[in-house]
Order: sequence, then C-alpha cells, then structure tokens
Amino acid sequence: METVKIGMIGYKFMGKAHSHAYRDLPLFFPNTIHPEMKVICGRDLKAVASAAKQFGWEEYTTDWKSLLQREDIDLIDINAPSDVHKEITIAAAQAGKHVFCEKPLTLTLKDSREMLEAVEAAGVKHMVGFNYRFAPAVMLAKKLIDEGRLGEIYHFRAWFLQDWLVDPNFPRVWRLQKDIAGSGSHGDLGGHLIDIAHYLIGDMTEVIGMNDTFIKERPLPSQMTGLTATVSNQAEKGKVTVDDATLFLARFANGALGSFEATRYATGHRCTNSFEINGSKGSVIFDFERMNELQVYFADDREDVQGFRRVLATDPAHAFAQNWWPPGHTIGYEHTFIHEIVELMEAFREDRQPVPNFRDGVKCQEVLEAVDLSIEKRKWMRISEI
Ligand code: SOE
Repeated sequence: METVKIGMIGYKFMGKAHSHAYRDLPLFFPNTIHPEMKVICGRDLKAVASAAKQFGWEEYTTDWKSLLQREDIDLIDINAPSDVHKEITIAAAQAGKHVFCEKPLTLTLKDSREMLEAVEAAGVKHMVGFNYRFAPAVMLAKKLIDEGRLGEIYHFRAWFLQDWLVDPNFPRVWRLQKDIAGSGSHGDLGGHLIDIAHYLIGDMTEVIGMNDTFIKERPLPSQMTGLTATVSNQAEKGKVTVDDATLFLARFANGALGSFEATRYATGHRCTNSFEINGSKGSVIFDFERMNELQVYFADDREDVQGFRRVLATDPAHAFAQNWWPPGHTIGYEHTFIHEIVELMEAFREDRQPVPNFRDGVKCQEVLEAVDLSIEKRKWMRISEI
C-alpha cells in the first residue's frame, strides 16, 4: 500500500485538526505511508465546499452513504458529533473500510461494544482519537514508568479544567445535550484523563464518583460558530442535560490510587489537562498548557540538589522529536494529531492495529459508565461488573 486514501466526515474543530495533520505529515514524516486527502463530507453543502477548499481536500460531498461505497477510499475518518459515530462506523466496516473515529467512541458503552464488534468482524483497522497520549512529554512519563524509574506507583491524580461555561449566557450548544454528546465534562474531558490513566498506569478495578450541573438552563443558540454559538437577546432557554463537572476516585489493578476531576467551571483555566504520578522512586507532573515539559523528581538524586527538574521533551531522545525542529524548538496542540496519524500510518505500513484503537475506546467507555452508575447508586462500582 503506497498511500491511504481518506474520506473524512465532519469539518469543524476536529475536522480542521485532522486535515492539518494529514497535510503536514508527509513534510515531516517522509518515511511512513502517506495519507491522501480524497473526499470531505458534511451536512451543509456550502460549508463543506468551503472547508474542502480551505483544508485542501480533492472533493466534497454531503452524502456519507455513497462515500462509503467508493472504491478509491480506504479509510473513513469520523469527527462529526458523537451521536452519529455508531451508525457511520458500522456501515463503514461493513463496506470494508478502515475507521478512525474521534473520542468518545459513542454515547453509551453498549453502542461502543457494537462498534468494536463491527470493526473486528470486518477485519479492518480501527483507531480512536485520544490525541493527548501523543505529546512527547506524556510519552516520556510512560517510558520512565515502564523502565521502573519511578518505582512502584502509588498515586495517579488527574484534572482537566476549562472555564467556558462559567458565563450563564453561554448558549446551550450540542455539547450540552445528552442525546448528541452522551455526557458533558465527564466524556469530553474526563475521557481523555481515563485514557491517559489506562496508558500510563493500567486497568482500573473500581470507581466512585460525584457530579453536578450547576446551570440547568441556557439560551438556545441561533447559529453555531466553532465551539460556541451566537444567541439573540430574546432567546428562549433550553435544558442542559449533561454534567457540568464530574469527579471520581479509582483503584487500579496494580494497587495505585487514582483521583480524577473534569469541569468546565474552573474559572481562569482554559485547557488545564494535567496529571501527577507518585512512585516509590520518583514523581512526574504534566500540564498540557506547558505541553513540551515534564516535571521529573528522582528520590535518589543527591540530597543537596533534590527537587523537581523541568525536562523539555524536544531532544532526539524524546518520541517524535527528531522529526521536528532542533532541541528546544517547541511544538503545539496540532502536533499531537500529527503524531496520532503517524501511528495510524505506521499501523498500515506494519500491517497491525494502531493504538489506541476501539478496544481502548470501549475500556474508556466502561469507566465512564461505571462512574455514572456509581453516582446514580451512590456506591463503588467494580469495572468487571459493567
Ligand atoms: C472542548 O471542550 C474540547 O475541545 C474537547 O472536546 C477536546 O477533546 C479537548 O481536547 C479539549 O476541549
């Protein structure tokens, strides 16, 4: 296979991030298989035509079903809202297409399991878009843990803090509707934390959570613009049907204890996606707003210089760094998507499943659902019972 021919469904926030990654990849990663940006698909003809031109796609369409039947398409990239992921995935798999789907896989655990069954039955490749794993500093944390340099892991604490809902007049966009988004902060932000926890620490055995929806009604939007929307002065109000914030505690199979917090009400925090890990021999701290850095502490450093050091993950010793700029020349959010798609292309080159794939997506959904059940039942939930 010389190239992977892409048909992409969705053209907003993630559509732009993925398109940018497809375009940049050949320039910086010449030695892997390259994606071909064939067709972009969306519901609004004018908008999708304009996205095709702006992002650099060869063709555009509003008909996703006929896109799946095209022989010149190898892979379907789904970044439309979460409520359509399942139908498109199952149809794409049945048409023999490989599938790359944005997170969260879908609205419920049951549906995500059906998606996994469909791609496995079809024998196609499948990937889920947990992009933050691909920050080189996060990959450095993984390396330190796997090499035993942090020792036995005791604590994983993670928090994903945003503040875009603090304003009560922020409109009731689709991300605040359970039937389209599945959940609020929990799936959107907590989902990333859960994936990072699985990647770095391993499986969880039990969880207990709490959540709240602080502002229960918001003005209905008149027109969507990116993540937000415009509202008219006399706008009617609509119900918010998702969580605004969800917190939970977890026990890991390896004995570590975890705490997780996801909120869109952390005033002053725009995208604070962070974790801290404490082990018997050392600790690490990551903060996405300083994504090139990993704070590292080793307990066996000489006493007179002990303390957290700031490691800049831009040297040839760090994942992906050799393909970018000279050491110290930092990278950004969009590079996590390029790395993610490098992994996808490498999976084609080596003929294996990419990671993270739908199995990871389902594992994430198990924890999301276990936390929701624990909140509903007000008790600890075992993941094996979900
Ligand atoms: C919006 O809240 C959002 O863009 C999420 O949808 C993303 O997955 C996360 O990367 C940042 O915040």
